[in-house]
Amino acid sequence: MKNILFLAAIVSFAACNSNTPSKSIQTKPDTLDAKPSPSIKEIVTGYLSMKNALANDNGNEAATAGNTMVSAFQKFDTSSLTTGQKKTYQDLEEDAREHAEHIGKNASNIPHQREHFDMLSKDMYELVKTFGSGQPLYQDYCPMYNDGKGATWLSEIKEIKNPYLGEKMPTCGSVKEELK
Ligand SMILES: [Cu+2]
Repeated sequence: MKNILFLAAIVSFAACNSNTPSKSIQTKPDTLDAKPSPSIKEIVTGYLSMKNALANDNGNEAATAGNTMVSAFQKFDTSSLTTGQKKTYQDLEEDAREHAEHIGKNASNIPHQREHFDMLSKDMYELVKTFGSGQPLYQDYCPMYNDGKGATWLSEIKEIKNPYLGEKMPTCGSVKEELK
């Protein structure tokens, strides 16, 4: 009997202990405000670091970012999404994850990483349009990539830093759209 009481005391202490800090940190009550979920932010963060790595001709860092994105996609929580959002996500997720995977596996082949980045960027545009990203982003356009077929990418800065042409032509391109 003594043992059981002791155990109960420990359990209630532990429960109390783990509840207190989160309550004191939380400043606002939960609302139904359509804030972007933490998991979409993780995907966007991975994408942006991939974009910056490619702009610096750094295939290794781009590959690391690709792997980060793959796990962010796997962790993405769809439980709080509306039916429409869920559908958009399901339509895009497999395709986008595959591109991220290929970029992750091709650290020594930047041209191939860029081919996948071109397609991944289109998926990311749709994702950000649907879910927001919690930060202002720009959709940029490079008219020269892919033998003049052109390609787009998303950026967190207004200044052009081209992830397709890298150090060769870092400022080629222009802002096409501001995403809020
Ligand atoms: Cu590939």
